[in-house]
Amino acid sequence: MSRFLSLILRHNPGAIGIEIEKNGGWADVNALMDGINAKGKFRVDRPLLEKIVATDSKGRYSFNADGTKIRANQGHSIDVVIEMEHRRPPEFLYHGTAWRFMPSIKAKGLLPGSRNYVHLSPDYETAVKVGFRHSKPEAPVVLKIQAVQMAEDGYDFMISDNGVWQISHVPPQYIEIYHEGDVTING
Ligand code: HQG
Repeated sequence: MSRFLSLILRHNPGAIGIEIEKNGGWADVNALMDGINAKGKFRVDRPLLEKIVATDSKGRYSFNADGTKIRANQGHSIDVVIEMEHRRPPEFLYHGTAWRFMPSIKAKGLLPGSRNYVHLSPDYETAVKVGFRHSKPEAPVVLKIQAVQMAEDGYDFMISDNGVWQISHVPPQYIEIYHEGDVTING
């Protein structure tokens, strides 16, 4: 159900015939529930939706202040503008990916692909988990990003409400392969 919600709120609201506001990425809660229930794959009511928003492991979703609207906090491929805090990053951020992408990443840097931004992780462990999604059964590669250097060079870092760092592009010169056991001082 949470995955289906992610599909609708980030990528394809048309799958249940609803619209998402470009400004803020909000969907009307009643329209969303009606759309999901009409589709028949899942049954959802307000308490279930509230439980998903409250307990999602990555804090992917939020209600607006009066609870009439819902959105994904980040990760969209559809054209939405989510207000995010522009913040100075820690010295290093991390990105987990598959080794097979490395020739292209070395040439072009990290690109958003189908999403609106490149996602960066605050720590190595999170990056490993993200990377595994693309690499399994092989181990992922974790990239260490010179985030403060990028910020000093004028790159704009944002952090979503659920703590995922976002940036439009990471050029190759700020990327190095992180080797487990490397000592880094983060912060
Ligand atoms: C790769 C999950 C070739 C990039 C996670 C990644 C995350 C390139 C893939 C969130 C490239 C895109 C996002 C280049 C980047 N050439 N490949 N130049 N630049 N790539 O899924 O960061 O569970 O769109 O390394 O926790 O893996 O959905 O991005 O492997 O936060 O909430 O292109 O998704 O969160 O893949 O994951 P994705 P991602 P949720």
